[in-house]
Amino acid sequence: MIKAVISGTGLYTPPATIDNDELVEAFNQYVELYNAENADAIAAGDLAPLQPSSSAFIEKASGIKRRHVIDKTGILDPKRMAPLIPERSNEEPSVQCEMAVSACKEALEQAGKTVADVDALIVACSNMQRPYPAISIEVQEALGIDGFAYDMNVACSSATFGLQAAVNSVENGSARAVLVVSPEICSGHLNFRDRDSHFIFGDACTAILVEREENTRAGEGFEILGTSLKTKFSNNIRNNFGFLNRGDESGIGKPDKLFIQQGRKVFKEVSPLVAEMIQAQLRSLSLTPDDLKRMWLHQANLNMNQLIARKVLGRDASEEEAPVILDEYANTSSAGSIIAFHKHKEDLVAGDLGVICSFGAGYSVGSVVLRRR
Ligand code: CO8
Repeated sequence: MIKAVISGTGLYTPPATIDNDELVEAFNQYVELYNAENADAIAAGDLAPLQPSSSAFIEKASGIKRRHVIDKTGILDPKRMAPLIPERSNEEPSVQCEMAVSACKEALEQAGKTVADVDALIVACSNMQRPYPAISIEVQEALGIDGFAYDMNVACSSATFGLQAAVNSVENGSARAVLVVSPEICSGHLNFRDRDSHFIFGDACTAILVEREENTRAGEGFEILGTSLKTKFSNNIRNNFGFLNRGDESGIGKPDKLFIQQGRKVFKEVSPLVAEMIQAQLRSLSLTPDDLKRMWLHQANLNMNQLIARKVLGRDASEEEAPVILDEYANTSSAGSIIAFHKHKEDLVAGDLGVICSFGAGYSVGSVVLRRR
């Protein structure tokens, strides 16, 4: 039987960063402008004044300190409050393609492989910058992979669902190796005018190379012991942007055409679901939580991760057991747990066990148990 292993990972981090103070300053300038422009309606009681944001709230409620973004100037312009990413011609690479190529090259290099060793590529992320041709096929062409590629979207769980698809392709023999790449430009679909969520997301791209065990260097990479996926419909994280928007008179101007969520409900409903799923998966593999050396959890909220780790382990997890990258990256949707894995895996020794676990919109949860080779 063919066995799939993870032999390399890559990460593209946009150079521009925005810290909480910068973000809050821009937001509060927007609030002042809005309240001044609507002073009469506010005075008449027809409109509620907007409230300012605060860095202290952001760090306490989420653990986020800063985020990397594709463009900083547009986001911090109080009259714009959206990234400035000019359209490119059809002959130029798309932004997502550029990010993906960079992350894929690092994953290949880590595994000691070239594109000639790869048969397939999956772009798995929350937002595609166009519907077609598939971003994945553009990345395939840019890298020079002779094979097949497709896009998939399961929001925050795109990368773990993509991992299962890659494992399936390798283990059923349809590809020798598959790249799973997650170019997340979350700033493109974040409402920077919304106080409740303006601080939540950042941009980044991850890549994972999944290969046949027999083609990899002995003692390197991670054996995949099992994948476990779960979805359950919820409107608590939603984005109504889509190709049918032009069929409605209101077009794309309403806030529901960007990311919206009931953050508290998400926190309460998703945390137990995730902890129970990890525990059930460990039981099915005849493992216990004490066997886990590391949990590379989805990076949306520090308090949520601490709660999930506590529910799984029955005690608080150390930084080493559940590493945090959201302080530096914010929520990068499906890339988050993979960034944690990419940055915090080299110190594990042969036989060490860990779990990558993503959770988010859908709801969707994806859990992948790994053993260091
Ligand atoms: N500054 C100051 N005060 C604020 C701010 C702010 N910016 N925002 C809210 N407040 C106030 C509120 O008004 C409220 O005041 P009051 O108590 O007087 O009513 C108080 O602070 C508390 O507000 P909340 O209850 O909203 O605060 P929480 O403690 O719940 O924290 C969080 C908010 C951080 C959003 C938290 O609920 C959370 O992280 N929840 C989990 C969310 C989560 O994991 N979501 C996953 C979504 S990501 C995903 O699935 C990917 C989707 C696809 C990506 C799309 C790319 C854009």
